[in-house]
Amino acid sequence: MHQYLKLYTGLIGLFLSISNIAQQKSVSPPSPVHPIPSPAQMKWHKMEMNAFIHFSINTFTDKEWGYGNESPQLFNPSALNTDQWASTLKETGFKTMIFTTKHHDGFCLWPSKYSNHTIKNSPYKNGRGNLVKEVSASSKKYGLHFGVYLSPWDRNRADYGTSSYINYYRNQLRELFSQYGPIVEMWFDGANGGDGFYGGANEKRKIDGATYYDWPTTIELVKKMQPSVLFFSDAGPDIRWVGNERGYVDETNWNTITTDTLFAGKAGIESLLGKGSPDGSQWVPAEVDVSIRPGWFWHESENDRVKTPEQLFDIYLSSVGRGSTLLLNIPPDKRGLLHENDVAALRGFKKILDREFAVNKAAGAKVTSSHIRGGHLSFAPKHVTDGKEETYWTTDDHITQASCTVELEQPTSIKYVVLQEYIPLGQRVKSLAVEVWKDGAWEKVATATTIGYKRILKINPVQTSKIRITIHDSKACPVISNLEVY
Ligand code: FUL
Repeated sequence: MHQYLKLYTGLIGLFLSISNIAQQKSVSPPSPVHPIPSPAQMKWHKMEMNAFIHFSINTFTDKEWGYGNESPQLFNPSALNTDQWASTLKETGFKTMIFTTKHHDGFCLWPSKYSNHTIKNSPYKNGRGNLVKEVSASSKKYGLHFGVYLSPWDRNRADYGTSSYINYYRNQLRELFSQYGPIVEMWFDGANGGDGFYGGANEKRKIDGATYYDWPTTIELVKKMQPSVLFFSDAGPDIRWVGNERGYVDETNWNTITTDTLFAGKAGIESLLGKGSPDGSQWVPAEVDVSIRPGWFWHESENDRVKTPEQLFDIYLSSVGRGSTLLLNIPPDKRGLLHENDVAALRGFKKILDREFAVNKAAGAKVTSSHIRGGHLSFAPKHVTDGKEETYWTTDDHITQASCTVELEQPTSIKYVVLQEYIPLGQRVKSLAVEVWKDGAWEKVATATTIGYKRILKINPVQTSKIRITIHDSKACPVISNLEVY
């Protein structure tokens, strides 16, 4: 009898909760706060860590910037193995390999038919080598995306500074984008014009960075060939430089910025690039580019100056942990291999990542909140711990201050709080605080400004059973998709 009663009350309970859900009128999701990321940018945000590979004639001349008069004969790696690059990067958590197909010295790492200053005139594979092809093939083999760096500044070309050079540059892009499979990111930098070989002229040439390259036409041409490629430069249009090469983005990091007045190499915009602007008219997220060594290219003298795993982890926290994507440069050595010291540093870094973020203590945890949009289950706070990217907690439109509280199953020591906004609806949060329940009261352990794609807050380790996130200010109702605790 007792059992029947249990079954009966259980069925009634089930019926009531089903009718409760059925009674919930549908509530529409918040409208996006524009600008918002494109689907390709969204994929890029999720990559989090990409790798840069600087490898060229400079590797053999021990220089950072070649003058442009180097003989292709100098390029002669003895044990080159792009599979070693790709497998190491894959193993240590990187998603993309961006390769210097041509640096400022003009030497091409593929046998471009538009130039003789290329790998075909080097001893490598008796002039039959094509490193762009090899890097692209190894990326594919190890499940990495492939990206290219093609320096606009070319210290080798006699016609640099005239309009025919622009044709040359565009022809090279045609080659790269039609022969080497999908390219996710195209990187061009701000170093433009200065002294160089220039076909023997040996002089200083100045260009007007705002107009000389006519970037809109070039970008259109490339996007016709590969519509989803993302362009990186100081000014985007898809990804912006972060304004420094030391491995951090500002703690306040808006993915939005107004690019109208920006161009690659424009002076004095570093701080703007590092922060973005809350009212920016385009979605142009910052990428943190930094080298594992002091230089971008390999130098024997820097073998003992490879960043330590701990330094790399700090860089991770101040890039990925502040809503940016990390682009870490690991330059192969003269053999054509990632050096043992660099490989050890990468492995040590991966070990720290795995250790620090081993178990998300908030996974599936109970969450309550001060507000729920339309009181509807689809927008309930439980979505921040459900591990799904497409669900989120949000409030009614006029609410820009709200809190949610995660209840852990048992008191545990915590050290990191990870937050993510649902950025397909735009970046919103401007200010927040994190508190933990300790000795019968709330104690503030962190404050922050923006969240964006991801914010990792490192706190002094503390024992607690409840964590409360309070959004103090937001451009519109906050939309939070994820909360993790480690
Ligand atoms: C800079 C270049 O001048 C450096 O040599 C390096 O390639 C770095 C990633 O971009 O603008």
